[in-house]
Amino acid sequence: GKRKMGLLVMAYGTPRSLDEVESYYTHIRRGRKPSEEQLQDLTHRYEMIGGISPLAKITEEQALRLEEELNRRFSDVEFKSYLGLKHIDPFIEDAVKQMKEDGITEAVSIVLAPHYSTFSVKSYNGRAAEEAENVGIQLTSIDQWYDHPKFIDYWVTEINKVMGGIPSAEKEKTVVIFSAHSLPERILKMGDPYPDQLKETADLIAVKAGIPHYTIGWQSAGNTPEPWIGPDVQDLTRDLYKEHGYTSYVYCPVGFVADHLEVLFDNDYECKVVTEELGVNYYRPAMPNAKDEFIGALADVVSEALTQEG
Ligand code: FEC
Repeated sequence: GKRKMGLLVMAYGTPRSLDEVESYYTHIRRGRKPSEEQLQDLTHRYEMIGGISPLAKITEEQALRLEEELNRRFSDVEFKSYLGLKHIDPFIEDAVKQMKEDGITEAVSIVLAPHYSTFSVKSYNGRAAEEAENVGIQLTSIDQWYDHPKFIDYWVTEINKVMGGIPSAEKEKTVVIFSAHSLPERILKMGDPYPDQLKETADLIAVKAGIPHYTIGWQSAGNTPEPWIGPDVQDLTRDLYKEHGYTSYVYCPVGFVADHLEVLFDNDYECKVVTEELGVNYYRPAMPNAKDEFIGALADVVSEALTQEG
């Protein structure tokens, strides 16, 4: 028979209905309940993007499509995907336990976020490794894939589509802003590779797409007293306008891989408000979601990890 391989696909998670917003938010806050005002604010943001986030459905589709693609590529391995979420059920630990119950003894895991950080990928992989150790599953995990050529190509293609619609006279006045989720500044003192990895993603895409003006920024920072990495994409937009007078802004949230709250609200609403205020053009290339090119990139990343394992 074929070698059986668990495919643990880890992602952030999102409430599937407004009823789940409070428990989800409490989990993100490491067990501290949000105030009534914070809860209202988050609920309102979900309402603004159409009632609830499309992320749950997209994540499931990404996992299934990746499983299909890997099974198509490997004739001697049978991959079975398991979704393991960071902040809502099925939690990462639940997924690993389920694998064990299904008789799986070896597995490979990938996080649906390209850049490594102590606060994101390290925490996903740590939780998965701990549970795998508990139940006795041999787990191969992947730390990062922010520079994978097919991932870069995904964005090059989408940016080129957007650029193709911008009149040539306008192109000189167009700037591309590559962004990822902000994190507390204290990660910098810990030597975290996250900011450098975002910069590298941006450089690779910009060179390949031939983008003359681009920069990196940070978005979706948390509302806590400590400082978060900046510049925030909204402030950055105002500064770029003031300093360079760009009249078209192309937002590329390359730290994310799906349409969800942080893109549909933080970019498509909040950044757009700023561009409208300034009287400039707003563009945002399509997110990877479960598109073939992106699933192909993830399948390469997983295949390469397994090949390296031998
Ligand atoms: O529901 C949806 O559609 C959006 C889901 C969502 C994604 C996402 C990605 C990342 N986050 C990261 C870090 C933090 C840190 C805090 C934090 C807070 C929130 C809140 C919501 C939320 N995040 Fe998130 N994030 C998503 C949703 N995130 C909701 C709470 C309210 C708010 O601040 O807006 C601060 C926690 C604290 O208070 O201590 C830190 C990182 C990513 C990208 C990597 C990944 O996907 O894992 C990093 C999607």
